[in-house]
Amino acid sequence: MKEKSPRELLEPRDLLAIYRDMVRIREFEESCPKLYSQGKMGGFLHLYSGQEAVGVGVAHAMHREDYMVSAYREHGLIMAKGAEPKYVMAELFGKATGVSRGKGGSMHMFDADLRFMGGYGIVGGHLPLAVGVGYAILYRESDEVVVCLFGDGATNQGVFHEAMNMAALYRVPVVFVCENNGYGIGTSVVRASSLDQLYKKSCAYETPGLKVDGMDVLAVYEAVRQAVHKARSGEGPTYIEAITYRFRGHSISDPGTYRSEQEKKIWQERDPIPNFAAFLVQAGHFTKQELAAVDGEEQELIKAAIRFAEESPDPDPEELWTDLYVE
Ligand SMILES: Cc1ncc(C[n+]2csc(CCOP(=O)(O)OP(=O)(O)O)c2C)c(N)n1
Repeated sequence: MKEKSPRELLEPRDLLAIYRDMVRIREFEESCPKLYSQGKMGGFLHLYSGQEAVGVGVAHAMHREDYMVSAYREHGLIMAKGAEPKYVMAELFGKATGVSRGKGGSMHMFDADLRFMGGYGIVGGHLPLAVGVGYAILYRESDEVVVCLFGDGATNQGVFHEAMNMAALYRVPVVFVCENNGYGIGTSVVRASSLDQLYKKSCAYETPGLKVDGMDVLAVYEAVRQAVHKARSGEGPTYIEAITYRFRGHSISDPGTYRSEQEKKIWQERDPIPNFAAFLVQAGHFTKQELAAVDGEEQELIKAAIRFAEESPDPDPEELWTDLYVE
């Protein structure tokens, strides 16, 4: 019997939740540049606009008790994992109510309850951490899974290969998801990687590698769902390369002039949100008006998140002496 496709597996309410999550992340991220320029946020700011189908597809393919670990482009990922936008915004504002109590900022979000284990700034540095989380799962003999997201740049790092090797050797329940957005800061993949088909990099470790359209949320969902199922059944790691694009520069300080207008236009036409909306309407799941109502609700939610962040207190100066490594 032919396996059901995600379009058949998912109930309309799941499809709407997927749509809502992508809109929420886009609204959140697109509100940030203005707030940043008003001096409300400090440090770096790496936005996720364009990549929503990856994070949301991944999160919907996991169980709540599964772990997620990521690099610094993670505001969208922690929200996809369940964090309320107001706590994420408060973190960007450096407030005591933030997910990391104002100490992490944009790059170091963390929420143990949500099993979102960060938020890391060193390219590739979190891959061994994800394997460690997976190893802890094995050690405790539980059936959770860890999904690790990273950029294309990370696959050129030594730690990528060490992590792949150990995960395969010990059949660690980890799913590696490479968000290939075409660039590491301003350097295109082909200029940095000897192999531009990044999904093939896992073959040295006899780990299945596959490529998926990272602008199609259901394609990501389906690939990750199968990989998570395999990991949970003791079959070890899978490595998925999701082909995607970031609509903005690498960080807030990057105008992204290394990309042509034509290239940007091609990818804008592949924007995962309006394309998913069009699918939902064409398939008869929802009307345009119903989806517009969701857009409006999410815009209000983000406005409330900004108000919450603005009204939240700064951390107590005494907090400087807590959460130190020496503890
Ligand atoms: C080990 C290390 N080297 C260099 C940097 C500087 N750096 C920050 S982001 C970045 C590009 C990474 O690109 P990629 O992994 O593709 O992720 P993306 O930003 O596209 O999400 C670099 C080189 C760093 N943070 N860590």
